Amino acid sequence: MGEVSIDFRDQLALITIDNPPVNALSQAVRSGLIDAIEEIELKNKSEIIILICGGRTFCAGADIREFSKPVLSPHLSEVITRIEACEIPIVAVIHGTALGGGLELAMGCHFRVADPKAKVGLPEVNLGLLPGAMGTQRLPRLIGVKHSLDMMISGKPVDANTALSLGILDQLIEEHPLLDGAISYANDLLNKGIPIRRVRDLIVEPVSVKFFDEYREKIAYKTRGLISPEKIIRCVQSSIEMDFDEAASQERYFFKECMTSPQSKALRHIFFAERAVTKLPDISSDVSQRAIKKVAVIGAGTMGSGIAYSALRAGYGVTLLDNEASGLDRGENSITGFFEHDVLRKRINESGMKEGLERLQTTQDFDSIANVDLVIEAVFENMAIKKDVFQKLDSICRDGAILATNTSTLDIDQIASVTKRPEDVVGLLFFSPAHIMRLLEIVRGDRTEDDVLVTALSFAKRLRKVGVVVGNCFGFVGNRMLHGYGREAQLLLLEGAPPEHIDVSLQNWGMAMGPHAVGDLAGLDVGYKIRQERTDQPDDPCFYRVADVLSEAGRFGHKTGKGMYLYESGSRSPIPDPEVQALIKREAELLGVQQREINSDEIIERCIYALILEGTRILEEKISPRSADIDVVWTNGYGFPRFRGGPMHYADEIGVRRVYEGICKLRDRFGPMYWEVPALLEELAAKDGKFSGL
Ligand code: 3H9
Repeated sequence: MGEVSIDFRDQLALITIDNPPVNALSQAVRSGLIDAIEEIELKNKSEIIILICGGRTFCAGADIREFSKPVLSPHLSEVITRIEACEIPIVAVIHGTALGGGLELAMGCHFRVADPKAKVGLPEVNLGLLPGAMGTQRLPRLIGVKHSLDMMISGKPVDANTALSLGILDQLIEEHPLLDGAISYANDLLNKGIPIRRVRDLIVEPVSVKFFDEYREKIAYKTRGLISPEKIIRCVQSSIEMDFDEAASQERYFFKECMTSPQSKALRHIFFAERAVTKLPDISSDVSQRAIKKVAVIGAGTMGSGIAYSALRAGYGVTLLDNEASGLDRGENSITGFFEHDVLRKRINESGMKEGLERLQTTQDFDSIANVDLVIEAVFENMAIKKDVFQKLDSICRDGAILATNTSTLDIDQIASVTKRPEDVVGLLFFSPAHIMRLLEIVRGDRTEDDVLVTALSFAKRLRKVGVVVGNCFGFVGNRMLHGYGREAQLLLLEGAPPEHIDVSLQNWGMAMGPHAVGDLAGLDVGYKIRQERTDQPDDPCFYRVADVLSEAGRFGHKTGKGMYLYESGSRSPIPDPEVQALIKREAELLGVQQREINSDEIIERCIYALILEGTRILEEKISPRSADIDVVWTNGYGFPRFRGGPMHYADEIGVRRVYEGICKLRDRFGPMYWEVPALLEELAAKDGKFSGL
């Protein structure tokens, strides 16, 4: 049986798409659908058609893998046009998710019903695209301009109830199995003689031109740098101003433009990279996970509370342990606050919050965590303290429990060495704020067992985070690379670039925040303490000099009201501080650094090339198994623009040879201390190679 099959049942023809894992609309599915419609019409014995999918979901959209190949006929738009034109009524039956081309296909059918747990959406924007099979024309006809734009610009799916109330769906099917309910619905349509409804024939409720300008303004900040949101708005505007076919051909033109753009290429790269990181090249898919039900978090500080909250939201039983009763009170209050905030934002309801808080226990007693399945230590970043905690855990925890540390820089193997079970020790590095940031670096020690890594990856998925397995070295992948990036941002200060100029340059380039604003938010004291602990600092008095002087003056950043910037009480907006400007000038004079005007191009080049250079070393040392993993770390944990695909993809995009030549120039200008060219970079440049695939 092919990807599309037909089952003739009395007056009904049942078309089933079966293209695992997500019924993507590949060429075989598209041509199968046209063949199926033609066969049904030819047989001329069916009065109604049901279109359903096998497996776990309705179609998750066009087959993204085909986008980098020449277009294969028939185009999805042709298929949908053919379906809509059919004179036999067609009912789409949705379960799981109908996304992108999947929803466009359903909107081409004459009726839509769904399982109450289904979700529907047009998430193309997340891939740098717009709906390209007339979704920008049919959705406004069904639900109006505003709701359509909200769905397409956010890319977020809506649940079945919302879809029903908006008018995307005609009915929810409570009956099981779903197909039985769908057949009753179809028979009902026939019995009542309900005529075919073609969405293309509906009229879009007009809105004022002002509406679109206001909408553009509303989304401007969130969508800055992206190409496709503006194209989506123009298509929706055309759904009012043009006839269906004219607007559809404009949509198709914009779709092509977006699909061939570097942005979409980068976003598609990240889409596949985020899925590839869940599979480790050297671990067999047969390795089974350890069962995790109960989790303990050691340390009720900001990090510990955020981790505990993430685990509670994922449904785990959590014990929060701290030496101090006052620390536990603070931790519990933070967790309650996180729940309340999520209730306010309607991400969870009151009973979910109550049930979540009931799964939380607090304790000062290590013995009470003897039977948990996973312990995550989140105490102060100090080797002696961490070792002490791990010795206790080793003597108390049951055999087979996973012992994880949230260290951001320390040697996992040293921590594991104080236990009799280094194979159960792993790093689980959450990023602050832990309940919000998606990245989870999973640090593999020398002796960490494969099943511990597999369990950690699945734990990350359940926490709705992206788990990336990395090797053990100072700062692992993310923080190690941050070091070089931050170093350049600091040196640029001494050389004459004001902090706000550096931040705005990088933000305009796409970084979520500038490095100095990030430093203030994280706390300048944090990096200061890490540098104090390091014994391998470079012999360079300029190295993080400004950050050190500010920390020593008690200017830790946002939490003290001043750091690199000033902050008004209750505000997170950084205000440039003339005192800092004077301090930087003074330090530059003391260190003999000549100040000069520095343009944005130099700022971007030095900071981003520093990232690529360290990423290359990480690949050489096999700290990351694949260059795409580094991209996933930086786009999910450090605000690197997804539309640039991560630092290594960006290097490929602008050309590895160009990066190599740029770094050689920086080495010749500033010396080899920071800009020694890695052999791998030289090798790739020489053969015009790429990081992709490494
Ligand atoms: C589009 O439709 C354009 C049209 O408007 C116009 C066309 C002309 N294609 O995420 P998972 C693979 S653009 C190919 O781990 P989950 C995925 O790579 C598309 N492959 O599962 C993975 O493969 P592997 C708009 C796809 O249960 C496997 O399926 N649609 C596609 O956590 C499992 O995926 C979207 O953007 C695809 N469309 O989540 C939806 N989708 O096992 C994209 C998935 O080899 N998809 N794969 O690593 C999703 O959001 C999630 O996959 C979904 C399932 C929610 C469906």
